[in-house]
Amino acid sequence: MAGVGSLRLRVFSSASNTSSIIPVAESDAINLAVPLTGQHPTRIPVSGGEFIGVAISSTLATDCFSNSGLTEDVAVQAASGPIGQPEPVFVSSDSGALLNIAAVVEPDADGDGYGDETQDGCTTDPTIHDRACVQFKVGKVKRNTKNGTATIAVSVPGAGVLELTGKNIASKEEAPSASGDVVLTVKAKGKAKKKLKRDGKVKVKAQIAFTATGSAEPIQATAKVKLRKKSTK
Ligand SMILES: [Ca+2]
Repeated sequence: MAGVGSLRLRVFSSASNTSSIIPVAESDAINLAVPLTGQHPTRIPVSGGEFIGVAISSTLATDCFSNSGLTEDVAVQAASGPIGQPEPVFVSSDSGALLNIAAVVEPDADGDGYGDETQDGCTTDPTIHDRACVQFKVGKVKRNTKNGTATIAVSVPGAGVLELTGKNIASKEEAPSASGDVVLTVKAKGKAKKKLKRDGKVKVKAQIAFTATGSAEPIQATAKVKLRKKSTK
């Protein structure tokens, strides 16, 4: 059902009571002009024992009370005053009144203020939350002495773009759709290819970059790879 004005989720201090409530945080405003359904993600840290409620911008906003019939359910009404300032309750509704609102609380193991279940892409590093923990591991290098190439197994943390570049090696790009191992083939070109052909071995430096989906910043690693090629003469 559409309404008038906007609504914010408010969290009140556990010290609030039926004569005074203390708002400690609030969400962004949710426009009531569009039908209000589903969940509205927000980030408000709670320690336990707080109360929740709504702040409405217009007295035309519809009250959403239902009756639970339980005496311990008490809904109170006060001015939507500034955060941190105690507000006297001016209407104490009948016991048994329930405000039609619920909040889902998520753990926050790294303390970054992003709920670990749906908001935090990396729950082990508080500096990263808008993407996966961008760490990738460069694994074993396997040489193919027949072709003069080598493969590197790279373990990626999730979906993204994995790029192999480097001086005198062929560039390669892979787009893993999930976490796991990606095998990159290192192939000499230019001067390195000539040296490999002439000497049967060459050292190249592979630059590996992984850009997690949704991230603008690639993380990089380098791997020194020795290529060998058996003479076919
Ligand atoms: Ca978190």
